[in-house]
Amino acid sequence: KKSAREQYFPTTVKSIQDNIIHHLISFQGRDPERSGASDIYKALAFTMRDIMVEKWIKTQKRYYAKEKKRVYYLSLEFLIGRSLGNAIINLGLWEEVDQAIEGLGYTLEEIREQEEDAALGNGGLGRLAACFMDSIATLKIPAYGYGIRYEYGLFNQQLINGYQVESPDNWLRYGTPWEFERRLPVFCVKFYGKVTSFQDEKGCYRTKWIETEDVMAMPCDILVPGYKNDHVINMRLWAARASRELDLTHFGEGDYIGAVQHKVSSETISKVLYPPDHNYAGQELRLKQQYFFVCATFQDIMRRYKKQNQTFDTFYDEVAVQLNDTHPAIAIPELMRLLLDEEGLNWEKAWDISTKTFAYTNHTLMPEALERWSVDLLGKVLPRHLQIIYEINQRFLDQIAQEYPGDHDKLRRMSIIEEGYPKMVRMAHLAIIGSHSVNGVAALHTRLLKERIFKDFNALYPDRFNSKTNGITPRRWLLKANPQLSALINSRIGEGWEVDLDKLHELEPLADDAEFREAFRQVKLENKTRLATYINLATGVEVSPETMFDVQVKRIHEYKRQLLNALHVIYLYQKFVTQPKLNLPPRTVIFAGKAAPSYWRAKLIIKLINSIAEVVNHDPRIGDRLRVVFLPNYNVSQAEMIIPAADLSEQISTAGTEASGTGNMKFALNGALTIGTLDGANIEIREEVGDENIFIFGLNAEEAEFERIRNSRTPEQICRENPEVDEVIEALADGSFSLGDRNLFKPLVDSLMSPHDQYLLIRDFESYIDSQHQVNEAFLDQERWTRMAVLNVARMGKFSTDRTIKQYANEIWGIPV
Ligand code: 26R
Repeated sequence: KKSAREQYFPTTVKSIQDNIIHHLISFQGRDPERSGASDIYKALAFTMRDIMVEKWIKTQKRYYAKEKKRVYYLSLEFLIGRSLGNAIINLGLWEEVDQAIEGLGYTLEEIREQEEDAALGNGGLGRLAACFMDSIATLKIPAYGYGIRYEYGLFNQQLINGYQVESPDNWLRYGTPWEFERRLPVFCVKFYGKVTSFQDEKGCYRTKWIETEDVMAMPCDILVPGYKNDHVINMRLWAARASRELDLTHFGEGDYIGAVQHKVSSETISKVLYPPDHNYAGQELRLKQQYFFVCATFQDIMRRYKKQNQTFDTFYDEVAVQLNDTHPAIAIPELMRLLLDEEGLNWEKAWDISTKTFAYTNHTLMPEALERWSVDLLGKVLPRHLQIIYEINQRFLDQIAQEYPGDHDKLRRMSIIEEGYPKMVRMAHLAIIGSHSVNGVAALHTRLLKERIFKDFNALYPDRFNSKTNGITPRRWLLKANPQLSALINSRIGEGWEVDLDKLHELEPLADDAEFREAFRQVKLENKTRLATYINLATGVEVSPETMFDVQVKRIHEYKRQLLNALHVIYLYQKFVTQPKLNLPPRTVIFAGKAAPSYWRAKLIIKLINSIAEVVNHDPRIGDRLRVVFLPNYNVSQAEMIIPAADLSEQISTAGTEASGTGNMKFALNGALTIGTLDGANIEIREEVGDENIFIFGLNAEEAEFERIRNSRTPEQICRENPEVDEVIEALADGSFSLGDRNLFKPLVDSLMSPHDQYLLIRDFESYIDSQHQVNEAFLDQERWTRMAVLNVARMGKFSTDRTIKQYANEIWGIPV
């Protein structure tokens, strides 16, 4: 007979099967004998969630009993991907579940394939937040993630005639088994209206925000299990609901259609994730999303705080709020509003509490990605917050004027308000002034923040700026994504590296072990074979796993320079045609990534890559020596398959533009070698793996900055001096890849040839070609290549988010780990 306990801890093969069947019948209303893979997926997911929720309840109790300080990680994006495989691994139930599913007549792989990605993020920033949650749970840090439960995640990408076409990602169509929709606590969020003042009972003037339009925030919790540690935390994602839904009187009054309209417009707030990244557009709905989730989150924080406290004196000893970029920075005036207007604190006290509570992470140096709201819009949507921002700014500028008398230009530069037509609120300035910590996401990035875009602030608050180099979770990005390599590692150095990635150092001597290298190559080959099958399925292109898999997967953006990679493909193509005898290793060049729907230049780059593929893949002179593929609809689960199959990782942004990069870490950890610039975390990867185990090319950040002004070699000059470069550009321009149409790619040719090309493509092209020659040479010597690849894996310990999170906890959150 089954004990009650076993119901909730199904940890044997038999009890897992029983639970799956129980879910199928009782909750899904299915006949186990007639249910298919998607039913089993759901039932298995619910079975895992049952285990997690019990651990989660215990975790919460432990927090209340022991820990005082909680961390709130506020992010508009959590790019989670699939949860099933991750849950099974972190719960330590892989073998049991695998057998249970086999016993039901399925493979675990096919069941896992049933899951839709939760694509609640755009790219790097959103994926980082998801990796952080995994490490926070694994390190048992008392923390919560807060964000928005978008009904539509990042759009789906199709390729039609080589062009990107977007369609909605209706990921909740069949519901998700991973969330708990909660009816409580539901909070009211106000918008618009006006501000009035009144005298309270003590005669003090107080402010009230009235005649607002209200929307309700309903919490949906997604559980995040730590790695084999019984610790489970949650992400609380808010869904917008109409306020009047709870108040049926409006329906009773007869305005049925009006009431339904109100419901629809309220619920629009959490409908869709904004897809532009690195390209800010001041949309009202986006501002409402930001305030919606910030306001609900702070009501939740206050509720929890007030359970155990009467005053706010110790607020910052119990609450640490990390702002993931400026997207949630409206939290700063919101906390001020709560402390001033709702709790009746004075300005100085409220400001002291606020600044000690907030910390801000910057994720980009690109000026076009910095958020600025027009004063008019902010004042319309959040009138009280605009008042508070002006007061913060006034006090701040008074202080600057005192410290730098007469320096009006400094006041203008540092002001939260950018004077112009229209006037703008600079959210980064607000975030810096309102936080006790401002961090960059890699050493170079932080240095550039301090030296360039936030120079004045660094001079004023030198202790506020700090660096936290990004990382990746080794559970998802090695253990789960690359089970074969994980098993090989385990067979030689044992387990333990999953939670202490520096242990991989023990692999170093195996770089000189021929048998190990052979096994390592075998794993890579298997991963490449699997990817080749997928490529054929997705694109119809046949690729050989024996060729070098040269991979660039990330959002499509000019600064990331997919175009530079494409130029190199044209270069290789011409080499193969004109010098067929050259001993070059055959290559498969793989691209994937989404372009923002309104970013036409990035979309044209996608079209170009597909056009090059069309020509190259069908040229009989090339044979099997070169293939080009663009995989549609890049997402987290695709990344988990692509990355373990890569030989070469392309990390080729113009130096000084990529804040950190995290894909670079995922590839190196899976034994791909990097060709890259001295940008972002590439610099730190080189430091770790050694100069001889990475291919570095191009201008560094200082040289690039200088070259934009000095322009010592213009693209035109380079083409004149270097016929190989000239021929590549000529082929682009003369219609070789566009059925003779010289206009199609003209915008790309023009930007490449412009003496003002910000991204310095042609300037770095020769050096890139040289570096690719080195890559070829190394790849021809497979023993040498494998040795380098093994050393890359062995030396990636630093790039675990466990290390990153420990630093946040110790150095920013005041939680010793
Ligand atoms: C305001 C809006 C349009 C917007 C701007 C920028 C929305 C989203 C972004 C995304 C940016 C901030 C982003 O993803 N940055 C990336 O963060 C990663 C994690 O720190 C870095 O690795 C990566 O280099 C950086 O581009």
